[in-house]
Amino acid sequence: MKINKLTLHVISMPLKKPFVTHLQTVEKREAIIVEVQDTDGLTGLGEAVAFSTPWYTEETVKTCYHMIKDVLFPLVEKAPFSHPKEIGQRFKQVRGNPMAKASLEMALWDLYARQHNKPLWTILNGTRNKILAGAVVGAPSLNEMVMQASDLVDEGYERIKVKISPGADIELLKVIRSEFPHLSLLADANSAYTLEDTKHLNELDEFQLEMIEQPLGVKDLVEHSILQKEMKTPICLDESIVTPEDMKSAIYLNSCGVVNIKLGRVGGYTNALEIYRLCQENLKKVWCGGMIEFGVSRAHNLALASLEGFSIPGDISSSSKYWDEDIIDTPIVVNHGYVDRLEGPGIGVELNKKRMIEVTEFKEVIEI
Ligand code: OSB
Ligand code: MG
Repeated sequence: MKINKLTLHVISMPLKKPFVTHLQTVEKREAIIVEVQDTDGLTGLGEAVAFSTPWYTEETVKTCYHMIKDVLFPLVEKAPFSHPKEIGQRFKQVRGNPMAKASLEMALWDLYARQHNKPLWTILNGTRNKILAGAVVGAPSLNEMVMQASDLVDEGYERIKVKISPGADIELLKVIRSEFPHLSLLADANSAYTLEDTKHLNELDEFQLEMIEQPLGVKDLVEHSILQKEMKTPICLDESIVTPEDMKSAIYLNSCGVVNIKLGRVGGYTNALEIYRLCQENLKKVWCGGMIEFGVSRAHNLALASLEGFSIPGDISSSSKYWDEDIIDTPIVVNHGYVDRLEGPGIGVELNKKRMIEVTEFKEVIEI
């Protein structure tokens, strides 16, 4: 593969309604759509999923832009390669910055699949023809949380995740459970608790949650291990797992029963596949996380979640959950908890040029 053109599209779109977590309320989403082109004129697409401010991880849209343009792309174009995995390896010489790395690596995997005229899921050895999907609720009040959860169930979602934090947990779960006694339900705390809350967290065991996601701090692998011994509800790690080495530590310590794998958070497919393999070998369940993302990243998530081990529905919602109009030509649609896998070459979607013009804030083309 020889890459001779990179296009960075910085886009911005308002969410249909604000997405609320205890850390941040997201009302408008910025992202970078990364487009690479090879010497035959074929293109591949990726998406940098960092937010405008560093509330979820350290990266931002601006740090990603700098890293992609000034550090990572020079590593891609300096020498030819035959498989995008080699780029995943090349990127290991750069510390951190997983979302920037992932965006460019994703684009190269898409391009690689298109060069072979195959869907990306076949390149990844995916087997699922229906991808398991669920939706997430993050709203400003208990009433609004319950209303949105109820709307999503009416829309056909069969697995719902709710954001929780101290003071916005037990009451909420009580109400949701009484309305939907059999719903597959998850709670995501985004590190809102500490080990001092162990007694309180124990009270969540009665709600038959599929799992509790990231109750404790990002670096708290030891603390999660202690908490898991005290709680019946399985712990799922999100923010704590960035590298395969983090995963090895979590396995060794038994810090979780489940892992939410996000391409962006872990730095792309090379790491995601390695973390997936470690989970398979050590009986940790996995599912595909979400980042309030646009269609390019959604299509990549579908390719990843086509792997056999993604046996739990992911945070894979329809394009219409957050967007009036997505940036891809065929929006992603969840139907009764599933999305049909995409059959076109690469990620199986193209950019909607008209929509891209409407939402682009800044665009730069780098030609070699
Ligand atoms: O913690 O999983 C998370 C959104 C942004 C950042 C972090 C998280 C989330 C979500 C929403 O939970 C997932 C989605 O619907 O895209
Ligand atoms: Mg999470």
